Amino acid sequence: MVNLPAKLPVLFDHDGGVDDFLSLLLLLTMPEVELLGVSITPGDCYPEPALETTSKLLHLLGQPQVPVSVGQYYGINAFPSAWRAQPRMLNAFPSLITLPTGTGQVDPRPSPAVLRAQLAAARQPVVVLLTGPCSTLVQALALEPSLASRIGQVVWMGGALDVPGNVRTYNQDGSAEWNVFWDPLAAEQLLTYELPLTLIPLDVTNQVPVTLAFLRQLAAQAHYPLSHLAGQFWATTVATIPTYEYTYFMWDVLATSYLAIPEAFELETLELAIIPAGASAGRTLRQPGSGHWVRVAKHVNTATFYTYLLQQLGAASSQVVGAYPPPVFRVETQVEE
Ligand code: AGV
Ligand code: CA
Repeated sequence: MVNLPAKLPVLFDHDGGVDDFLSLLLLLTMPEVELLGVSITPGDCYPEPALETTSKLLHLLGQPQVPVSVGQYYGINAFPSAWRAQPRMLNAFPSLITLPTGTGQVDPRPSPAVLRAQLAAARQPVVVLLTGPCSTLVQALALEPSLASRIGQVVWMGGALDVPGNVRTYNQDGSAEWNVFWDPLAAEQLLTYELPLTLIPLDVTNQVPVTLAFLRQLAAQAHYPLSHLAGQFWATTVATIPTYEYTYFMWDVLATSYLAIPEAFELETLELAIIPAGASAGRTLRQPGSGHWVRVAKHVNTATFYTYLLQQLGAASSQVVGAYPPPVFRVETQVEE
């Protein structure tokens, strides 16, 4: 008898952006991961359509039993409405519009209570993957601080250390990343728990834009259903890129891939702090001597990352998708190098 390696138990909290859903797709292709639950923070989304997309993707990838919950807390700095509305578009795709909305596995309790129960029930240390604000995790730990010991690692797409932030609004000086800015107090609180925290900040996500070259490569393998679906999701992000600034990156997808290809990342262990209020609210900065120790990804091997994506959404995905309709027509295309 060969002992199969234990799967990595993962609790996934996302906030309904297009790349949060691409992260869910990617996570569901990982054979090394056991997805214990999904929670939705109503940050970069409106919760109802985001819940619908989440349920539909779980259904599509054959894991409708995964429990889903929604947060009822709203951070002090709301995301722009146009961004928050994006799941409505995804739910209207021909591939998703007729799928059951899958209310069966939805836990009606607020997500911090659900997360608390899931951590309490965990038989081995779990990975908490956060691709939105960190409020749900912080609130779950506030309910029962000793549950921090159940967490093997927190991987959080958040922060901007040696690069500008991505918040462009009246009350912020441009130093913050959005996931931190939505609820800077929660972010500051998260650091005080001294968890094994790995940040995937803008410093490293800036290295992985959504490029048309990548989308062409994905399209060349669109006979794999997940490549087809993911290509459509990414296409919706191209319109959010104004000509003056390239704004869509593989933020959350990069953070998710860290679970499978950590060797592609270069990390530094740094003492950090978060500014809780004022013009720099949500800024992450070094604070030697009095900060909190955090592992920060500063560099990624982009070729390894993009290749991994193409593999997971391509050949490796063949086993995981059942019901997804194949493309109606296929044309052999030549992809230019
Ligand atoms: O700051 C990056 C975070 C990621 O979790 N989100 C998007 C990703 O899901 C906020 C965000 C920044 N710029 C955006 C964002 C944009 N142009 N459109 C939508 N969301
Ligand atoms: Ca997100």
